[in-house]
Amino acid sequence: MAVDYTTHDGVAVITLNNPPVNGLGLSTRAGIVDGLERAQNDPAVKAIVLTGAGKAFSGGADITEFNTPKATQEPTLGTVIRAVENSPKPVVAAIHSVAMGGGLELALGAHYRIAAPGAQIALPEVKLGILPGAGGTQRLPRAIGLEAALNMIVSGAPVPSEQLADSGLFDEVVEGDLAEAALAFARKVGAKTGAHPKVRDRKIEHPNAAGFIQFARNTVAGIAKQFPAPHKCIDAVEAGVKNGFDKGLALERECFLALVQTPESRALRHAFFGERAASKIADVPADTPVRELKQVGVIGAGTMGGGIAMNFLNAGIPVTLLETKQEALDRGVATIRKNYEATVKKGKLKPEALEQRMALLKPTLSYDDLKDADLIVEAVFEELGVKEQVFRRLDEVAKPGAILASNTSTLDVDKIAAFTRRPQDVVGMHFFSPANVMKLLEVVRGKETAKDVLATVMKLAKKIKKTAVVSGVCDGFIGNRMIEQYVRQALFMLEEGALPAQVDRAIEKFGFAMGPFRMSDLAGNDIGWAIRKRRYIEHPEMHYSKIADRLCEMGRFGQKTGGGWYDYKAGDRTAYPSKVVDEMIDAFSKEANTERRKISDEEIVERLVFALVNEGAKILEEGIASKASDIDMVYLTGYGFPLHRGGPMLYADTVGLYNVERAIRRYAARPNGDAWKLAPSIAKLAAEGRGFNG
Ligand code: 3H9
Repeated sequence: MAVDYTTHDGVAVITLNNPPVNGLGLSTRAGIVDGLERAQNDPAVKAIVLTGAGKAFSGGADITEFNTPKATQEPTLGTVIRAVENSPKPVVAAIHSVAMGGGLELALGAHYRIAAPGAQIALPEVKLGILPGAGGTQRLPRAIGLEAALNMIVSGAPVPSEQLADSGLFDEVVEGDLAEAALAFARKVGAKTGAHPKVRDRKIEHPNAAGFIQFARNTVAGIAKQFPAPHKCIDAVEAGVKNGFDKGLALERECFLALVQTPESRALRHAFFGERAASKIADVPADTPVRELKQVGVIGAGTMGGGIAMNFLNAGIPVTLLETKQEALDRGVATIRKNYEATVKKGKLKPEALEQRMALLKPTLSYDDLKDADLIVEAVFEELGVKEQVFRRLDEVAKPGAILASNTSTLDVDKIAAFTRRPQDVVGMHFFSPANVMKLLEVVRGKETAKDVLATVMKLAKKIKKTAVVSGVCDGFIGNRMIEQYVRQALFMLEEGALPAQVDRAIEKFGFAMGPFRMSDLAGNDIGWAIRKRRYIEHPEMHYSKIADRLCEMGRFGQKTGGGWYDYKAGDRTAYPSKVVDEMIDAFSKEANTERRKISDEEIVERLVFALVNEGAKILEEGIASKASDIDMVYLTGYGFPLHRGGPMLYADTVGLYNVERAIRRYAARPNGDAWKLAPSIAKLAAEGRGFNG
């Protein structure tokens, strides 16, 4: 049963009981309507309390039902809320923990609302690319005023219940036993005669509603980017202000039904579930015991090590930071402090908090100081020989059961594990730069990594607010292995006729935060050069464009040398197209006897994105990633893939794998086509009319 019904001395209590968050799926909705009918039919019942069991009042509509017949099957949420609002016996919503989306809309249909402090109150629909579709855009402005409501609706941000105590939303915010308070409140209002208040009957008071709505529109235009939902939120609120509750409600419904079908909403829902799915590992049960992590060691105080250390300090975990030379250690510690000071300057961190965090940091030059660490993350030079020295030493000093993690971005974690006598305790923790900012953490599972080590690292990732995705061992893991194919295509296109600015412009228009050439100039072109040199030896059969090597031979390593694919002026990060580079590209094509042709923006986007998709498919085939949504999470959180497209694999589904396959076969038949080896799973899924996500 998704809903419990009990009576307590003249009060009927309807309790949503649909774990984990009392989502308002069909059976819950039907249960509420049944409960209301039972209460109306029982003459002993004078009032009704509506509440939620477990860890929420309600997290809102059941998102998994969207775009299925259940979503629109009666009783819909609109019907349920009407039944609550029209109940002749007063309904009191007793809110604790979470009242979000449809959950809050349901509570707004009640005649009275009481809440426990600390409950998260929100209309977060906009974060799923939709708008509140069960009266939220109409009732919330009537409950708490136009400005506060529009803020909540357009941002989707939660507000703690106690902050809304005097807002008109709650009749009472009660400390102590909510259930008892709700019963007492219900008895009091049950004894009243006459009609009970409805939020829909309240007026929206505002001295200049039209002006404020225009202001909101201008603000939203700047932040909504490719997402249509924020604009629709304003339209629906405005319709209610101008034309009254019923007309507002009708427009809200129309917008909801349209938005829920959009690719943007699908992408955001995919990201919502993808983030949660990423933390689950098929053969590591949710109840796997985790190891205690009270102290962390970080080896290497460079940019990466320092950023990694900050993650733990931010979460209140003491860090011992190890370097080989005092000067490097001092520099690392000073950089951490400088980063925090910059955050203090922006007003985002209190000076006391800075000192608290720095007090948790223990710099050292001695491995012996790592003996009590429960987790040690290595962030030293990316070379197997260097890693070997570190891990052999760690094996000597680390206590039994300590987790030994490598931040390697390309090296074989199994080889690293073999440097120790405890490969089961070794795992990859691949942070992305800047490590204190970037959300992504690739957790690299070695052949022998113990399940409880994985469970512990996944739990830790949540604590330090990272999106953790598990990757198997391969060169580049999920993210960098795919990006290599993307960059390969970008370089081929220069040879064939495009210029860096055109490639960047096309892919940025598609929605990437930064195109491959601006990105490479930022990261340093010498990094890719070093990787390619290794590739030429390890994979002589692989065909790479040598055009980027030519750039590096010119000493153009990017922003740090004042020039790369673009020219840069001192103190200015703007990328200016470079005449010398364009000439070099032209000359390169001539030498290679390639007749330069005009490459369309569409081709640029297809070749870049489908290169990701094709490699992603191979990564899935090999079991390096266990689900397509994991790959999407890597790209959304670590590589600037446009959120409104949901990641490369969902995007491929949206385009249709049939079309992806045809495009790849077409490119494979052209010059430089040997870089395209169609992943068999694309052809198979396309033939079955399926996608990566079902
Ligand atoms: C809506 O209401 C539309 C209406 O306006 C109109 C309708 C006509 N549905 O986050 P957690 C699952 S739209 C289905 O890890 P926490 C979640 O996937 C809805 N499932 O827990 C996960 O499953 P699993 C508006 C949901 O304690 C599990 O619950 N509401 C829903 O850190 C635990 O989730 C929202 O957008 C749902 N609505 O945080 C609220 N919500 O265990 C979205 C959660 O299998 N939800 N699940 O991985 C949240 O923000 C957080 O989940 C919440 C709990 C704060 C509630």
